[in-house]
Amino acid sequence: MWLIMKVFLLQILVFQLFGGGIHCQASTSRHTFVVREASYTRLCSTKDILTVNGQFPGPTIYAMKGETIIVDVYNRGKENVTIHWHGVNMPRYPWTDGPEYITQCPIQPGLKFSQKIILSSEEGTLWWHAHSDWTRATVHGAIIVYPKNGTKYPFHKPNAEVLIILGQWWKIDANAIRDEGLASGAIANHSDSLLINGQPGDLLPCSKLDTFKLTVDHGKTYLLRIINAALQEALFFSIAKHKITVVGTDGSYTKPLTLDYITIFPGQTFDVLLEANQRPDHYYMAAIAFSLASTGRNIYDNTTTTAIVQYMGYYTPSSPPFLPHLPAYNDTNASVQVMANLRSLEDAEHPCNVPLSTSTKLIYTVSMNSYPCVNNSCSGTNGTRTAASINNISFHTPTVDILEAYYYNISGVYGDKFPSVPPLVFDFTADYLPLLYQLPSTGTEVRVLEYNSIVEIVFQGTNVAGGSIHSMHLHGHSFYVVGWGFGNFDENRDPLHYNLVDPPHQNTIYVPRNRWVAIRFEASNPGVWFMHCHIEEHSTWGMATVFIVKNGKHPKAQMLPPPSDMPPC
Ligand SMILES: *[C@@H]1O[C@H](CO)[C@@H](O)[C@H](O)[C@H]1NC(C)=O
Ligand SMILES: *[C@@H]1O[C@H](CO)[C@@H](O)[C@H](O)[C@H]1NC(C)=O
Ligand SMILES: *[C@@H]1O[C@H](CO)[C@@H](O)[C@H](O)[C@H]1NC(C)=O
Ligand SMILES: *[C@@H]1O[C@H](CO)[C@@H](O)[C@H](O)[C@H]1NC(C)=O
Ligand SMILES: *[C@@H]1O[C@H](CO)[C@@H](O)[C@H](O)[C@H]1NC(C)=O
Ligand SMILES: *[C@@H]1O[C@H](CO)[C@@H](O)[C@H](O)[C@H]1NC(C)=O
Ligand SMILES: *[C@@H]1O[C@H](CO)[C@@H](O)[C@H](O)[C@H]1NC(C)=O
Ligand SMILES: *[C@@H]1O[C@H](CO)[C@@H](O)[C@H](O)[C@H]1NC(C)=O
Ligand SMILES: *[C@@H]1O[C@H](CO)[C@@H](O)[C@H](O)[C@H]1NC(C)=O
Ligand SMILES: *[C@@H]1O[C@H](CO)[C@@H](O)[C@H](O)[C@H]1NC(C)=O
Ligand SMILES: [Cu+2]
Repeated sequence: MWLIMKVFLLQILVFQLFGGGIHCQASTSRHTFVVREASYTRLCSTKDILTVNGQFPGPTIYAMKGETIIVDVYNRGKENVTIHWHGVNMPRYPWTDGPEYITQCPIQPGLKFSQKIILSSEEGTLWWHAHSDWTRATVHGAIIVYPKNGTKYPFHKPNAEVLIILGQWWKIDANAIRDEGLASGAIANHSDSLLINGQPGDLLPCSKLDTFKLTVDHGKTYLLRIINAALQEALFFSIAKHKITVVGTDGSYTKPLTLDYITIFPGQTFDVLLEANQRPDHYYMAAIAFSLASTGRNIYDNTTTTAIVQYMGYYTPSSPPFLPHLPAYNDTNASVQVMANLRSLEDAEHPCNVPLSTSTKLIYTVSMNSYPCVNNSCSGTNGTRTAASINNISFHTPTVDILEAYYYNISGVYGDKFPSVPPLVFDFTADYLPLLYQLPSTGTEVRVLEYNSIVEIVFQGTNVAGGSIHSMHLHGHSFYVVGWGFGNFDENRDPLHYNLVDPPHQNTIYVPRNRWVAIRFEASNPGVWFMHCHIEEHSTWGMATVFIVKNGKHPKAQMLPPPSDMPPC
């Protein structure tokens, strides 16, 4: 038994070296992604899911900082699909960024699209996922970016690395769940289980045999690359009797932050160190959803997904393994712990280039909404249709992508009047708000940014329609999270308390209900870039918008030309 485990560990190490090593020779590598159906059994029932290369979760892309990777994406499935490289800034090249009808039309069944992944400053853990309807429920995988040759991790080299991909499983097709929600106007059915590396874990039916196991050697340190690939759920994650130390997030390093648990929002990644320093035994790692669930407990997935941390050696394991203490599902205070304490690494090799002043100030309210239905015939609250908006505009997805409309001067696809401040100013976080505030307008409006403008966005969470939590994700740029706070943002008082020294550098940020969050970035990447809530249902309801960053004067400050194989509309 012991020998088998040793061999297993060796495999992890060899795999890691191989993964990091194969790209040392070439600066461009090539991968093939075949999107196709495959049959998977979870929770005692079998269904066909869309996968990449038949794998769920999908294949990992290993890269080195600054590399360009080509992925030949073949759609051999039955539905339209697009693939997005989440957290990769794609300098000057929005063409293969992926969001459907934003930067491209979908890859239709039978077609192929060769996509470039252009890495620049990112280092750490990123991921890729489908960016068309709710297909990303099963079409997702990791992108691991190693330090460049001659540089190393800014922490003690771990003995091995482990990928932890958190997800959600529905017994029926996630797109059918989406369609039902859109048809009725109600919140779509929650998933049947949360997942760790594609598995529900011991506590769910028919799952024990396949539960993910991480075998550890006492005294060694493991780098866990954790991705929240769940469609809808923010997650608390913890390992029984072990502390974890966050050292990176969203492809940037952070100051070490040692915690009992993390909260990870949809779209975010965390690199954490786990020291195998407890008594040799079996321990659960577990995740549960964080939910406001103000209208009852059945609107979120309340399952506990588990995997096992198993020490090597001779011992009688505790049975069942220890479960970690996780915050209560509705503990808002716990949900902000990571955000409140995370700081960028900020050393000579990893400087923090947070803009000290700004040229473009934007205030964006992120709100839940509802449209009235004839005779209150919809299934949302009070017979309405549920919606969501930014600055009161519920995003309407066009049928021609905005990037091509911009590049080829096709008119009538989008407007450029996205408001820089909320169209109506009121007490956004009041307990009681007039019902008429729930009605949004509908549109496809973008905000045009001058090249190199220095942008600040304050996301203002509101209590319209009861409010919610959000996970705002920006394509094309990482941003510094310079501040956050309770209630309504005060433009005179709150900026005085910004962290302009070592704010974390992220691409996806939690906006708590009735609070605000301020981010800053330099709009130095010409192109068309989507910004949306990574809680997929909120994005579907319209919590999305687009930035167009104009070309600069210098040729190197301009968008590159499109590839010849852009998918047709
Ligand atoms: C990277 O470093 C290794 C070992 O230090 C060396 O063998 C290899 O040639 C280097 N590769 C490149 C592309 O510089
Ligand atoms: C959603 O849940 C309801 C209630 O459990 C059920 O009747 C309905 O069939 C579910 N919808 C789908 C698409 O599975
Ligand atoms: C979880 O939610 C289901 C409804 O979806 C409910 O029946 C069950 O009691 C809940 N379990 C717990 C532990 O709250
Ligand atoms: C969290 O949920 C529990 C049980 O449903 C409830 O008693 C408690 O008041 C809730 N806490 C908050 C902060 O909403
Ligand atoms: C949450 O934090 C606030 C502010 O720090 C505090 O006033 C409140 O008591 C806390 N609530 C809980 C349930 O811990
Ligand atoms: C709405 O309700 C009224 C009164 O019951 C009924 O006459 C009318 O046909 C309904 N309209 C629709 C579109 O169902
Ligand atoms: C539903 O309607 C009732 C009665 O008009 C109102 O008091 C309540 O605030 C409404 N709820 C929501 C979430 O709009
Ligand atoms: C689009 O319009 C701009 C300004 O009117 C012009 O400079 C550009 O050449 C046009 N592009 C195409 C592809 O027609
Ligand atoms: C949102 O837009 C709708 C439609 O134009 C308008 O009726 C409503 O007053 C606006 N609400 C807010 C809060 O701006
Ligand atoms: C697939 O994409 C094409 C091109 O945009 C579009 O015409 C078609 O309606 C899409 N099919 C579905 C089922 O959405
Ligand atoms: Cu949201």
